[in-house]
Amino acid sequence: MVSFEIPLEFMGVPGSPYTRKMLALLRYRRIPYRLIPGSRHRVEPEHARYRQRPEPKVPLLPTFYGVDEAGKEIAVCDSTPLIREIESLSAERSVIPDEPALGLINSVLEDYADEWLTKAMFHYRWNYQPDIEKAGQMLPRWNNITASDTVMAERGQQIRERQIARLRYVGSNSVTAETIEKSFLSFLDLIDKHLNICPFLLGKRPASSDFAVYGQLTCMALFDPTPQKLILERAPRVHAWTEVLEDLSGYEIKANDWLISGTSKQKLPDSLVSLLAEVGRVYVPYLLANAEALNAEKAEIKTTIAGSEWQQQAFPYQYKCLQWLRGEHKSLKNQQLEQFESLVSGTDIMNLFN
Ligand SMILES: N[C@@H](CCC(=O)N[C@@H](CS)C(=O)NCC(=O)O)C(=O)O
Repeated sequence: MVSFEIPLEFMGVPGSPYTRKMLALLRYRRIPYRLIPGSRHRVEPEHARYRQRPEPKVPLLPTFYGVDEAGKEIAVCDSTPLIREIESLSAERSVIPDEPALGLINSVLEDYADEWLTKAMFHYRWNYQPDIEKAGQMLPRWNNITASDTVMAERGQQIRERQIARLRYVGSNSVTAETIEKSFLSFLDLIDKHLNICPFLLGKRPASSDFAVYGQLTCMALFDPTPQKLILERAPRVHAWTEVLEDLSGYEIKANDWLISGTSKQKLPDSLVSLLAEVGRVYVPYLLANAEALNAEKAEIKTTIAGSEWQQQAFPYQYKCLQWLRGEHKSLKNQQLEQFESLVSGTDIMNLFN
């Protein structure tokens, strides 16, 4: 068990979509925080002013610092479970819908954003020359503003090489590139339509899934030139939405601002059902194929997604994501289960649980 103190302390960088997800969420929730700048590899002398912190089990950004039962400081990562753990830091402005059926829809959308949209984010950033150039220029500067151009040129090149080599982890390769891009365009068109009738994914108040989508879009809409151009031309509303999400500290909500309140039979707007259908079309088969590969102890996923071949190395963390979603589904009571099934009917989301 880890407990957190206010102000919440975490380390992150502006280029990390998950750091941005957490920053925006904490601003919206009005939870005081301190963002400790920099990377784990605190090589610059400038970082000597920061005290040594513990390392997390799997070192990822953002890294949060809390205390364990013995009162010892520990470092933890992973935005999705952390968001649920810090819900209780403030009684107000929860980002988890109170109806469990809508809560599970939120979790599915959050996972899709964190684990599938990030494929597009990584793919655009490290495949196209202008994007590779810009990221190589900026990423090392973000945690060392005063470094010389020579040092930065060298660091930039190291980062480019390291990240391009990592494309295989997210599954961006010559077989999957077209599917990743087509799927991103479908997402863009669908969220654009939805935001035309509803300011957030699940109503008039933001949920954790909004911040997950926002995190990925801080890269694609606000930073990386190739997807940014695409988004500005094709869906300017989505670009504007990304900027709005950054700071919702003054946005006021009402408890009944969720799309669904109460377990009575209600419908989601068609625009959201279409978005869920897209999740069912691309991400559900991916998660299932990943689980199948890992269960068969295969290192590679080979499957068909949206009618096209898909090939990448299997990813144990995403198997854990599937188990979390299944656990949440299992915890639904009868009436909530019926409601969930009815809300996602017409999509392939239920394949995750059957
Ligand atoms: N599931 C994690 C993902 C975090 C993650 O992948 N962070 C990236 C940066 S955006 C990272 O630290 N990558 C390794 C590195 O930069 O060395 C979360 O939601 O926090």
